[in-house]
Amino acid sequence: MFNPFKDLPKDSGKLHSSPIIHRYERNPILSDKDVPYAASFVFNAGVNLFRGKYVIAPRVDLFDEERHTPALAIGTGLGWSDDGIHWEMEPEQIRVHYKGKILPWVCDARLTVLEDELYLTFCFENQHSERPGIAKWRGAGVDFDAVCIGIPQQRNMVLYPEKINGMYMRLERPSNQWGDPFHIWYAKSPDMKYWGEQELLLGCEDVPWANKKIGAGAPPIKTDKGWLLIFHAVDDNPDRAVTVAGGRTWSKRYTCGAALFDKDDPTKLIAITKEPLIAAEAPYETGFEGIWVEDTIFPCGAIIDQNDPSTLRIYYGAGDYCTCLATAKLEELWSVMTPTKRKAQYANIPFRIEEWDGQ
Ligand code: BMA
Repeated sequence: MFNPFKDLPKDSGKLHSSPIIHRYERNPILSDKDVPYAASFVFNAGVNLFRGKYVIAPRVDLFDEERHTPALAIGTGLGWSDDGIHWEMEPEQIRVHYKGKILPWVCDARLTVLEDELYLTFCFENQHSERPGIAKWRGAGVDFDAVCIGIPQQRNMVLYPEKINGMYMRLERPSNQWGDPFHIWYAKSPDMKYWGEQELLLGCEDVPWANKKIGAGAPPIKTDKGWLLIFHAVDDNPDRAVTVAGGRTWSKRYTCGAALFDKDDPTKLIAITKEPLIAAEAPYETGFEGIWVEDTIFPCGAIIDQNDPSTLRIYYGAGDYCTCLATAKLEELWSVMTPTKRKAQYANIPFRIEEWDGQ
């Protein structure tokens, strides 16, 4: 009988990017020197198209010279563009208002355009752990109002761009009190404030090369084949451990994959990439001395190219220090996705696997 823990790979060997992926030749498209405020790293950027302009919301980390942790500041920038490559950044970083206060350390944002409004989904790190949230743009400047805030131990919150069967839908990624692995969950809401009907959307066990965690990357895109989700997948092997900045030990790899869900029932997995779409290979992805991660691809935006609807753009954080772009032809993407269904239909498998009826 299928055991989600036993079946995870111990090591996925060398990982390569799919040949269908084309990195933009002048990557990175945004980094510390492109923003009008002090920044050490500008990465993990939500990107979308809103009222005819590209909009970007990158994570902005500021550290001292020696990169001591915690950071001096973490926040999220906001910028606009006509081509999705060259950005005009707002002079200040985003302010998310919540109960009369500004949320601290808002990061890893995604942008969703829904009912002709711009929404930011994000994580904010604080003394009470990491909490996710959804906020709505005020329509000018850098101010957003929180619509709902989730409980701790969650990040990678992503909002669907339309109501589905009358309900708003979001993805989230809670941590797991038993330890790894962590999975992607969905929730539904009639009003975007009260959320329920949570269930598993995609398990780590559904991603053949992942053994540690997965998380939603970009807001899902509705295509003629179904709902396309670009996600991140993490595999870990302590044997690969290296010492990085701050004396930290690093043995993970963050990669990007794609999953497809039924057009009418976006909770139903129908196809997945069995191998990574993007694995860290370029020097700006594998890392450099003085940074605390290696081999990190963290997608937060995916859009169909406005000038060429046959092309998908994937925006991703590279090496936790800059923002990059890669493209793929949609037809080629479908060709590297394998029809499949989820291994565990719901998250209800007992510890004693022999007690499970397999459903
Ligand atoms: C995740 C998040 C991301 C980061 C990634 C790799 O847990 O913190 O912001 O890019 O780790 O360090």
